[in-house]
Amino acid sequence: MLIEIKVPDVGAPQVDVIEVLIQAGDNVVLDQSIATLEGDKASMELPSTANGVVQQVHIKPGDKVSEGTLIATVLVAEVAAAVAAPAPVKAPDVAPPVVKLTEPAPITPPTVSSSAPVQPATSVSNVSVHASPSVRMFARELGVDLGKVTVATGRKGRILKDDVKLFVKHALAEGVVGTAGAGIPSIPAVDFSVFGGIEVQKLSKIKRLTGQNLTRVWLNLPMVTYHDEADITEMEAFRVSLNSEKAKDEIKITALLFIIKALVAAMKQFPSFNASLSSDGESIILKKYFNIGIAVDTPNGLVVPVLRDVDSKSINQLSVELAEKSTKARQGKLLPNEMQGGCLTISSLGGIGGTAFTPIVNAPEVAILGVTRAKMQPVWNGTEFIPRLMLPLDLTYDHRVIDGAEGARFMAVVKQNLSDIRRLLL
Ligand code: CAO
Repeated sequence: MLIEIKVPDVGAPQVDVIEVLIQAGDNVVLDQSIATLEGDKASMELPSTANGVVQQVHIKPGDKVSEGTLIATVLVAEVAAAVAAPAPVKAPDVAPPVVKLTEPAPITPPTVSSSAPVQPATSVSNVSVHASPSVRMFARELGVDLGKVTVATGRKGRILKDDVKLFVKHALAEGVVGTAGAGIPSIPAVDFSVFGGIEVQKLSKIKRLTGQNLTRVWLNLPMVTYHDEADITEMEAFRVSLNSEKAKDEIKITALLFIIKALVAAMKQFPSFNASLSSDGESIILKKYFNIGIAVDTPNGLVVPVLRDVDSKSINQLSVELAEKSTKARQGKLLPNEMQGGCLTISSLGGIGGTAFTPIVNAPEVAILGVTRAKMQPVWNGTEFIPRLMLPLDLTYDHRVIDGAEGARFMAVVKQNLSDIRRLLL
């Protein structure tokens, strides 16, 4: 049976069609919003008066309609089901009767369009927004604060469903979707000036981007940090003697260069550390190249230049390259491709201090090695305590890819390589 849905008495001689929420072929249920209409003072959702399948939609956005205007023709559910199911007896070859609705459908209470308060559930800004109830509901479901949707393509600056979709798309691309949408309560804003003098400084672009990336990683990766120490007494003696041979203006060899080499040698033994999880989480992509990212502290924030093909370069070559890249980083002159393609990252705070920390994986890499300051410690050799230079290491890994035992074995090899650097020749 076909039912015609018409505009009921909306309390105004004429209203505008703002949005049409159905199309031919859609299933609709009783009271489902099928269109948004707007008069001078209010906007309203027009509900379906039947369960069924939409046969034809007779209006489009921008139309002017009044009481009695035909909105849509709907094949009601019972008849639609009979048509869809194979009938034992051939259905009569006649058009279904059209039933005219005489009673206007009840209409959802009008929402004052321009001054409607933003829904408190998820809309947190106080900006007054222009959007229909269905768009508000859609935004609420996605956790979007309509006050932050700046592109409004509807009439008189009205936010449409497509505008909300576009906002979410951009926000996802930039990684700035409010955590409230992920079900995580946001940190309440505090007016600190109540307690004393304050100064507001804008975050640098690097800090903002790093912050977004770190939040994304923190929320996506189940991370474990494993702490250990490597005995670098002999390595340090060798390093000091190497540097003593160097002329004053030559680049000095730091412990970090040996750590890079020790790490790459361990990655060769443990290919899962030189890997990334595919975006669908179904496979591991193993890399056959060895590029190491080095976290560099700059006045504008943290940047990670990448040293390429570390396995085929000498410590002297790497020392020149690291000096060049870290200088460029501090001058803000690194090119984007100099910060791409890393397999694993080292974050070394050894020049500053520390005993341990928990670095955050530079995803899609699967691990990061944190390094803090080496110090002389008494180490028991079976008969006596002897002074040894111990280097604290902190390995954070993505537990989806690396098991705890594998992490510990990997670190044991890194330690061995550092304790006896002759192993790096093997
Ligand atoms: N233990 C003891 N001494 C160490 C050490 C360690 N683990 N690591 C470095 N040192 C010493 C060096 O030997 C050097 O000593 P001298 O001045 O006597 O020669 C001094 O500390 C300074 O080293 P450096 O930091 O200039 O050089 P590096 O090769 O160790 O590190 C770089 C280079 C670019 C990684 C570093 O300068 C840097 O920016 N570190 C900060 C990284 C960072 O911010 N990480 C945090 C990320 S998470 O927010």
